[in-house]
Amino acid sequence: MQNFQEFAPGTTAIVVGVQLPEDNPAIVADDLAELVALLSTLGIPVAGRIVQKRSKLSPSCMLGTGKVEELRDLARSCGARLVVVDRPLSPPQIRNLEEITGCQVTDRSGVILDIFARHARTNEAKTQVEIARLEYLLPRLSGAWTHLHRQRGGGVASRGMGEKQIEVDRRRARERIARLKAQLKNIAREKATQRKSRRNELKVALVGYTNSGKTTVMNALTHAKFQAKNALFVTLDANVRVLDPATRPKILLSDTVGFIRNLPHSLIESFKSTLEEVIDADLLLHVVDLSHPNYQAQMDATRKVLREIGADEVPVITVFNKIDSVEDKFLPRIMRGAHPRSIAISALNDEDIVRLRDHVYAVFADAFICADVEIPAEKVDVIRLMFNSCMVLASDYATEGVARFHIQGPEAAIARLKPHVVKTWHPEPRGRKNHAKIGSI
Ligand SMILES: Nc1nc2c(ncn2[C@@H]2O[C@H](COP(=O)(O)OP(=O)(O)O)[C@@H](O)[C@H]2O)c(=O)[nH]1
Ligand SMILES: [Mg+2]
Repeated sequence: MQNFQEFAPGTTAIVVGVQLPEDNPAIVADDLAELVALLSTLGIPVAGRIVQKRSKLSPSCMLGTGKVEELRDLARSCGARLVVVDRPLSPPQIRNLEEITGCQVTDRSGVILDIFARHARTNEAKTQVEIARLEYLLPRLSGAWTHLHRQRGGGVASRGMGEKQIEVDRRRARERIARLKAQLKNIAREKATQRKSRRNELKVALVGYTNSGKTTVMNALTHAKFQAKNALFVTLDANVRVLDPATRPKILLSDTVGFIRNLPHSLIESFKSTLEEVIDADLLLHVVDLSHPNYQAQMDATRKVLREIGADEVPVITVFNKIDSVEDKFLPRIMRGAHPRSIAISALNDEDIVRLRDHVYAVFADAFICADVEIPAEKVDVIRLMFNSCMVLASDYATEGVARFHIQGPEAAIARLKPHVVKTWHPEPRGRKNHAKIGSI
């Protein structure tokens, strides 16, 4: 399939938006700005933008005839060799547009897939991206073939030959997809085992729009040094670290791939195993870039993907980030009021990070129960498990052969100490207003 890296340095692109009567013009403009940012992540500058208002999409070229000619002239005048349309294109639309403009033509999904391919580091991410690319390519194979055929200066070869070749290509692609999916299943199995070993810990997953500051928050909360960058889709793998300074039980934080509007469905599908971290979490931190003009649409897009991957049942804290860059100084307060359990921070501010850490812990602690336990002193493993999974508020070693503890922790952790639990009770609610309790831990 197309690979923009093949372009010589200095290649420029034209981006094209289509505005239908039902579209909000601000969102169309923002989508186009986002497409420009996506291309800049690939190192491709944009020489021109075209937006066409239409009453409906044309099946042949997407755009009207006059607009396509305008596009061709613009591409010629600024030497652009790539046209990117911000809507899904069908194979005939790509073919027709390429024919008329003389440029390589692709859509938003094509660009996103290219970025993912470039940023995939681990075996899992590489496998996932390859599946997504092949699935994107499959229905477009006829276009790719014609394109290849034309490039070779053909035109006389019989149509039948081309079609046979397409069948072969399609079959090969399907076989490869099946093989990659089997590999992915094995990787997923290993990861499931890893996750099981973390069942004594509380799991928090960072989610949010790409570039909202997830990795910056992750680094600040865990003192890690993952790459945070003003670019799209830098993080593709799930990174897991312990919240630092450590709590009891430990809280594990995971940072993973960000979301975007119109994320290709094949990508969501194939990234499901990476996104298991999200589905499996006890709590999500939904990081929102509040300084972005369309933060609302970005929040909606994130929620939509969460629903698609089946993570909409997991409790969420909304983290309004980048408040240092928000012009309207009342906005963070308004948003906090409008969203229960939310918090407004700048990930670049140390005090805000401490507040966020305390907020996360407090949300968990609200669901903790208290217990008195008595454990025979020789049961070292049980005592270790207790220290790892609960907060020990008092201990008493006065009686020989038995250790007594007053502890607080998640119900599930205390249930694991069952034969040694003398009594349990729910502590007094602390009357915190801003976040509800989490029932599921
Ligand atoms: N001004 C400001 N910039 C931030 C803040 N948090 C993150 N950033 C910047 O936003 C960009 C994207 O951050 P990153 O953590 O990589 O976003 P991710 O794609 O969600 O992981 C980087 O340039 C960060 O330095 C913040 O609170 N304030
Ligand atoms: Mg990141």
